[in-house]
Amino acid sequence: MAGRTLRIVLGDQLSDDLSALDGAVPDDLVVMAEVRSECTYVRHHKKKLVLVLSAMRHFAARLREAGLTVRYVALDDPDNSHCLRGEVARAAATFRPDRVVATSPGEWRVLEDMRGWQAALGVPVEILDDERFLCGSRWFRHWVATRQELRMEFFYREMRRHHRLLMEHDAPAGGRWNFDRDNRKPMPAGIAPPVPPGFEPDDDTRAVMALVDRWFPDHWGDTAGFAFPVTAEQAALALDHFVAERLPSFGDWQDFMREGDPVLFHGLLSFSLNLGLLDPLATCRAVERAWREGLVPINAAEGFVRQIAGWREYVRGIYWLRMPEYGEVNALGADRALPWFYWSGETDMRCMARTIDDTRRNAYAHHIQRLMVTGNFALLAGLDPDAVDDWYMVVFADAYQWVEMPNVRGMALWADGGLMGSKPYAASGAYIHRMSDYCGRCRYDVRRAVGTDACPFNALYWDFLARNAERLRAVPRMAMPLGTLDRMPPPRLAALRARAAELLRALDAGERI
Ligand code: FAD
Ligand code: DLZ
Ligand code: SF4
Repeated sequence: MAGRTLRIVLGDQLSDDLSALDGAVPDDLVVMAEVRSECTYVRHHKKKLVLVLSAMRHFAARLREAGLTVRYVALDDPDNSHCLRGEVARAAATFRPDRVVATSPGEWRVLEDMRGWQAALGVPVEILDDERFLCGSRWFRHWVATRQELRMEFFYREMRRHHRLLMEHDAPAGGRWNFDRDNRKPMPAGIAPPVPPGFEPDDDTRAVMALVDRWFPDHWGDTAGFAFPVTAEQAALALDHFVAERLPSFGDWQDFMREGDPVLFHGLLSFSLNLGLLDPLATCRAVERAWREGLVPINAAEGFVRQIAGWREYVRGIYWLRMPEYGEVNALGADRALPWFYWSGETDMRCMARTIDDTRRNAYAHHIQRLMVTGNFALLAGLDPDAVDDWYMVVFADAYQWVEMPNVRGMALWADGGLMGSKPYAASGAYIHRMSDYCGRCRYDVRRAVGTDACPFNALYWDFLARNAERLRAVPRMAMPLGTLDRMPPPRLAALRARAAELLRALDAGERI
């Protein structure tokens, strides 16, 4: 007999098939709590707060409709203790459970806390695996133990084989595992990507918007314009729309950036996936189905499945493999303070200003904006990984540490020394020029590297290589750029480094660049 069971559902565990809800009956008590500690451990973007709290309220209503008993503690409940442990304790004090059941959380700090609940409550606490992923943490550890070198591409192939995703017998569909070389083209002007559906806030969401404005006025961004899916049904509509309208061109222009259009052909699905409103495997299967029905080309279907079955699972594996040390990695010894313009957007660098503005408005920017604009600048300028980590956790509505941290410290900053990426994603202005329309309207000249009008990314790129050359010589894929650096005439390198030094001095002095 299971006895009286208290079941905990956290704000990003909004899935019908959550392990903590497995076998739930009406006599159990499901606890969900809006708590200040989770709303403020970083100063989340206001739209993220609305998203999480509104989706939680809608999920609680869904559970009640399914016949379960839910104790839902709202943020403005006068008795709210404002921390997860306190709310579990308050619920346990009245319900007197025989056991507490929870699903393992997505962040190390919450798991650490949860591990102390049993002793604090004096009731057995079962922490079950989070099964809403394609790859369990134990499987990932086993896979790591059998590899000489960790590479996402090989992990991804295992996921494809194991889940029989885009497979024809034992071979990858279309004859190749990876269609990247058909993707990532510059996008011609004049193409009009279909606009993704927005979801008009209902009364519950409007109440949450007012609550967030009242309680968290000093958090970044605005609640106005909130239009994310907050239920599984809305998330399913968003997925259907993406598959029908934008997926066919997803691969082709996956890496392109265009002013005023941060979504382009991207999925805009991470918010729903990370909350549990969409299931990652079902999402991949929907994409595969569209390919099998001849509705989308293989480069689009494969490119998209790789993001979810490959990258998303891989970063989670790395996070749980390496926490808590991963939260302190800083392989390049970067220590510069985050420039204020990451918050204000007040910079003459058009690519940075537009990406930061998109982010502030929408709590969203697409992958290449995150990696090759704000991330690349942070890498080149040697910004402190702790500060950059914090910024990325604050600004995006899809940010949870398990996915944010490896992307930031590993992929963007190379602070893990190459665990996530086989080389730093360092790039000069030429990359941004090729893959965006930002440079044409910028006050800087992307073709120049020295002089006050020269694109800052250019001098900072060469300075980054020179500064870190000894560390990077051990990285095979850096041989080419380091060879170019070595062959550079010393006066040219000196001029580039002088320009970089001036830019870094200006950053440190808080001057506008
Ligand atoms: P699409 O481009 O349509 O991709 C489809 C899906 O693939 C995404 O919804 C996402 O679930 C998954 N995906 C793609 N790339 C990655 C990746 N590198 N890691 C994990 N999942 C991936 N993603 C987050 O969910 N939360 C974050 O906090 C986050 N922070 C990031 C920080 C940096 C510096 C970088 C470089 C990437 C970050 N990403 C993060 C990954 C990726 O940029 C976003 O998942 C993606 O932009 C979400 O938009 P989309 O749904 O339109 O994605
Ligand atoms: C992100 C978030 C926020 C803003 N608020 C809550 C909350 O009030 N209650 C809750 O249970 N969960 C919230 N969350 C999600 C948690 O932060 C998330 O479950 C952990 O970070 C683990 O991923
Ligand atoms: Fe960015 Fe340089 Fe292009 Fe300006 S010129 S938009 S700073 S890459």
